[in-house]
Parts: sequence; C-alpha cells; structure tokens
Amino acid sequence: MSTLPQERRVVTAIPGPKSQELQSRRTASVAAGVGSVMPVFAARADGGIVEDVDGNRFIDFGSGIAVTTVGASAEAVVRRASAQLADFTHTCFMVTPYEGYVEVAEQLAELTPGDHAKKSALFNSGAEAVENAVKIARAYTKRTAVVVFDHGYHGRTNLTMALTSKNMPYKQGFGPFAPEVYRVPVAYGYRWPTGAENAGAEASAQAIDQINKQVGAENVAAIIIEPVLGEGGFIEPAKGFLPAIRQFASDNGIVFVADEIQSGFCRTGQWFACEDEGIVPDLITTAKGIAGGLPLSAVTGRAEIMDAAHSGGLGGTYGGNPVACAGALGAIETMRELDLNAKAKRIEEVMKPRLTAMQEKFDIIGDVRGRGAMIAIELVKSGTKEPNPEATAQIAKACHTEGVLVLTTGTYGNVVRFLPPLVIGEELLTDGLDVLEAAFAAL
Ligand code: PLZ
Repeated sequence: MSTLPQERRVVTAIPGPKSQELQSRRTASVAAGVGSVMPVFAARADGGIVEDVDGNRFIDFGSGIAVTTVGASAEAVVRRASAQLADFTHTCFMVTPYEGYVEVAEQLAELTPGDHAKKSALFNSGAEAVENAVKIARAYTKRTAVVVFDHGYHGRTNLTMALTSKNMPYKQGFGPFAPEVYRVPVAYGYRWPTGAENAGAEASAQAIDQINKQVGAENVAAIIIEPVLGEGGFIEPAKGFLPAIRQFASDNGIVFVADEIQSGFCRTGQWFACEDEGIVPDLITTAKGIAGGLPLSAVTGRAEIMDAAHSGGLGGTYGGNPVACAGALGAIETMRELDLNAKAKRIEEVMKPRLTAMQEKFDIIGDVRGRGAMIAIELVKSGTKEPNPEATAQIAKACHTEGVLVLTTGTYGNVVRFLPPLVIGEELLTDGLDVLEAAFAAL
C-alpha cells in the first residue's frame, strides 16, 4: 500500500505539462475510439485519492467506474496478488486448475443472496459474464429469447451491445446486433408519466404485458436487470417493480438474472443491491468491485442452472486468472474486515443531506437518488424536467479543474454520479461536496 497523502491538491493547470505531453503521445498511438473522462495521467492511487503525473491529487468520486471499492492499492489485494505473482502468473484453469479459483467460487456462494446450492464460473470482464449468463440460461431452458429493460447497460461486446439500451456512444455504427433480444419498460420513478408512486405497479404490468404479447413467456430464457441501473443514470426501479418481475420469471420458468456488476460488493450498503427488496436471483453477474481493480468477473447461481451447460461449454484462456483471484480474495477480506457495507451507508448519510440541500438552492438539480456509495443527481433545465446535459458537462469540468474526479452518466447524459471508494475519509467527502456546491454556485 502506498503512503499517498489523503488530501486534494491542485498544483498545475489541469491537465498539467506532463499529462499534456503524454496526451500527445497517446493521440498518436491509441485509437481515437477509446475515450477518457479526464485528460490527466495517473501516477498513484490509494484510499480516496488519485495522483497524476504532475503531482495533482484528485478526490476520487469515481473508483475507476465502481471498481476500486477497497481503494486502488488495498493492502490485502496487493499482498495476496503479489504473492500469487511470485508463485505463478497463469496456468489456465482449463489446463491445470488452482485453489484460488475454487476459493473465489466458495466465497461467491456464501455472499450472494439465497441459501440454495450455488456454483460459479469465472471470466475477465463484466460483458463476458453477462454473455455467459445468457449461454447458461439458454442451455438450461432450451429457449432463446432474452428480455432486458429501457436504460439498461450490459457491455460492449456484440451480444451485450444488443442488450444495452443506449445507442450513442455504445452501439452507433457497430451493428448488426445479436437477435432474440427484447426491451421492455422499467420503473424510472422520476420520469414516470403518472408519478413515481405509480411507477412500480404500472411499469411492471406494462413490461409483463409486452413480454406476453410480443415474445411469449414460454420463449424467454432469461430476464436480465440491474437492481440499480448504472449507466442508465443510477435509476432505482420504483418499489414493487423488481419483486413483480422476479415473480413473473418464477411463474414462467424464466431464469432471472441480476446484473450486479456495478451495484454489487458493498456498493449500495449491502453485499448485493437486490437484497434491499429481498430478491433472490437465479443467476447473478459480478465484476468491477470483486477484485480490487484486477480483471475478474463471475456468473453465480443455482447449481442446477449453472450445471446445464455441457462440460467444456464454458471457459476462456484467462477466465479466473490466479492473480485476479488472489486480488478478489484480498478485496473480499478487506470488505469483511473494514465492514464496508457500513461504510457505504455512512457515505450515504454524509452525501444525501448535502445534495438534498443543494437541490433546494439550485433548481437545475431535479432529483437526488441512489443508496450507499452509489449516489447521483439528475440535472434539468430550470423549472422543467427537460434533461440538462450541458450543465452536467460544465459541472463535471469545474469539479475536475478543482481536483475532484466526478463521472457523469444517464441515457440523457444529465446525471452526475458519485462512486467514491468505500475507504474514503470523511474530510475528503466533505471537501469534494464543497467543491461541487461551489461549481453549482458559479454556473
Ligand atoms: N453490466 C451493470 O455497469 C460496466 C462501463 C463503462 P465490463 N459499466 C461501465 C463503459 O463506458 O464501458 C458494466 C455494468 C453493468 C455490465 C458492464 C460491463 O462490464 O467489465 O466493462 O465489460
């Protein structure tokens, strides 16, 4: 673990001279299609701080998109991954297996919701986990259709682009997309035409009606939903929506898949966000927070569903890499030891009242939502609910210039999201919120 001071510090223009130099090398050698939120290059990161090559220290409200939940150089992750690196980097689990993979599967069985028999398969990225959840659900049900939701995000591979709702930037020009994917409404409370209080019941009724009429429940292999929709704008489906969809899946022999890639592993103050409404998914996809920054993902679920794919039907060269598995065991150890679920709840306690107070002062903040350390504000044009992506971009830029790393999100690009590492100190949280408030005041 590094000894990075936990304080915001801006010592150059943003980006500084060294970042600018790297940026020109990058422009010459890295494909233009790969974007970056901030034009600064990282040198070190730890706790709640990312330090750039010019010595600027940013308060991290992004965690590398909800990944470094335990910090970007957590002691247990570094220790366990380093020890594994020294022993062996890779053998391929499909050639000669190793204990770390099995141990991660055991941890996943213990931590994910439900007390039924569970099994897991490990992969590299979130998208790969979602792809494999679909393969497994199809093998189990011997059906083909997959149902997803408005504002849903599941990845950038061909099948997961099809599953993803938003065209720009994820899909534009990259088709044709995989067939047998059907999209239905989600209970987006803030934008539900008859009001948030009706969204759960009405949206679930509409979704179920569309599935029955347009697809036929008997053709559906899987329903895939994020319990809190991440890239769609931190949308918490209105109360009652998830249980109704879960019940519909059970009644019709459909595999219910919770995509907890962004919301899982203590992010919302629970091990998994679906626990808040007592949902037990048949399959759950995880990635991001699972391994403290090392690339690892998983599909975990009912043993009889997970075992439906024939032997040799699942895998990949690197899936469940031993160093990534060691990192995951270190991350999970840290989550337990530091009680990061409690930390996530505390972050909500600090952030939500401040953001709600800002909403009262600045009428372009239309909504404050989220839970734990997965919090967002949705920006609108004054006195309307019309999305305000311009102000969102300006606020983000102003925060970046002052040394606060915030990310935006949302189908309409009008949501500022807060995903701090759960180990962030409270002074950094408060300082970051002060900077945000000043950005609104200056707008
Ligand atoms: N499912 C719910 O949030 C990744 C993507 C950012 P990968 N979200 C961040 C971007 O612009 O690429 C994500 C997710 C949910 C699946 C994924 C995909 O995970 O590890 O990026 O493949």
